[in-house]
Amino acid sequence: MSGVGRTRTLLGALAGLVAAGVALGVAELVAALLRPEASPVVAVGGSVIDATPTWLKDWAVTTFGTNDKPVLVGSILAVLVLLALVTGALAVRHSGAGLAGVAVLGLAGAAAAATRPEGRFLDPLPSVAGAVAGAIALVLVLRPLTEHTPDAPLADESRRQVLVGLLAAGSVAVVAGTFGRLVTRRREGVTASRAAVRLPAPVAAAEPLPRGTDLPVDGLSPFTTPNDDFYRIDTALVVPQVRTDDWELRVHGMVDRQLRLSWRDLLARDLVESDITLTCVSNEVGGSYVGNARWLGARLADLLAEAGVHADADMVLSRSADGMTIGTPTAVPMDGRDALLAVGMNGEPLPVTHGFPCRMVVPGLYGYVSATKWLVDLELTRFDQAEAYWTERGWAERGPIRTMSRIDTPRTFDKLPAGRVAVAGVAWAQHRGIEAVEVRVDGGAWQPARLADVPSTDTWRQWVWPWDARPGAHTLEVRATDADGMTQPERQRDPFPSGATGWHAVTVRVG
Ligand SMILES: Nc1nc2c(c(=O)[nH]1)N[C@H]1C(S)=C(S)[C@@H](COP(=O)(O)O)O[C@H]1N2
Ligand SMILES: [Mo]
Repeated sequence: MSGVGRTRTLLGALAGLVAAGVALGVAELVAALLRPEASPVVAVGGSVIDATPTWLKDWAVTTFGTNDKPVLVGSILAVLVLLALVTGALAVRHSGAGLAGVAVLGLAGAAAAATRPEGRFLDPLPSVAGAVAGAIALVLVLRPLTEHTPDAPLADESRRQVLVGLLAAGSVAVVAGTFGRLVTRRREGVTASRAAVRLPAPVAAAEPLPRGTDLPVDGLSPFTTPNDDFYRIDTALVVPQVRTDDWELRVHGMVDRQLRLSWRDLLARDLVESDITLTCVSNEVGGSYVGNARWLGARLADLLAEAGVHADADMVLSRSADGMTIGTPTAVPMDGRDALLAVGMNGEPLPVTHGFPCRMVVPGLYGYVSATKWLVDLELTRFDQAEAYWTERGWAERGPIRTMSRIDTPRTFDKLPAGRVAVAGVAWAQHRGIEAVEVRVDGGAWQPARLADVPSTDTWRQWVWPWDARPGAHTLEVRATDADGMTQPERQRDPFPSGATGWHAVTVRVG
């Protein structure tokens, strides 16, 4: 390739990049005016999440933790940058090829937006508008080059024009994108909606926590997890923004009476308060996707009874504002446990990331079969007639939480002085209750740990075991036994498809 050819290719690639910027900026602006979920990046991201095989999703969650979403968006943008560079480089030679490239990208965004589960009719609009703006930018910026034959020498004048065009288009991209972000932020009236919520007092207030729920050990998880530290797991790239004024819960399907509840209706119900530990089925042995909170909410069982659930409706299929579906065995919330339509978490309205304004909480079931956030719909149906989001992806149809224990302190790689060491952690077997926790050192005899108090069987339970640590490298292991007499099995199993099993172990150096 001649020097002239190389310069042209380079300018073309740059023009492609800037045109992609214009396309994205305009698309974000239109999406901001329409609704943030219609953004092509969000729509493509959502489609990628839904299509990702479970093993890859697991790997991403394990590798990136809760950064998995920024990593996904970054990857999508990186792919777009690459395609934009190629498209631009092609466009200098064949403007037709360049425009075709832009059209394909625009169509991909539009198709993703059109096929999202909770998509609206106009959702492809931001992608289409972006593609049109990007195509115009590409043609205008490259016109000084495409007016001449490809091998004609590059006049300084044309080069200058292209650079000016690049700058102008770049500014358009930045202004449109920034403006779009600002509009989105202003539209997110959910912050104001949440700030305006006054939670009513419960008719059945939970007792203050027994004094012995929190053991005085450094490094041990507090019995109540502060909202800001509570793990967050969901598929939502844009946190659903549901204002209480717009919120409505529909109960329908195999019921005698369909019901519709407004926010006011929900708060007017008898609210109860209950300490319940949530756990994610994707939690590895020793992992952190577990947390305990004091929830305030209406009893799900009462609402279902009012609707008159048909005897053969064995599944409550709940839906969120963003189209997540979760299937819960009807018998579980109906058996008397504190299954809640929760509106409060640790004394405040639900945080937006944890499902504001209303979510389900069912003690004893993993989150993916029970803990629907941004809840808007309850359909009574049957397991042989409906399938929920994660079940379609191979996860177990029903998800009772497995008996599990974790060592919080000491941690692997800790160096400890010889002598008395408090080995401590948490154990959980929600709604069955923890009966015993045992610890052993270097594969020796199991030693009983001391258990902290708990308000009910629905929470995790702290434990502590005093260890006379001798110099050297040591491995500590823990196992729990629940109130059914079931001891946590040694066999290591992956979280997929029904929750991890195995004993948590840490290795430390003493002396
Ligand atoms: N709408 C919606 N609700 C959801 C999910 C989701 O992806 N979308 N994830 C579920 C899963 S897998 C878990 S473990 C819990 C986590 O709740 P948290 O983020 O409040 O800890 O929410 C559940 N509810
Ligand atoms: Mo989960």
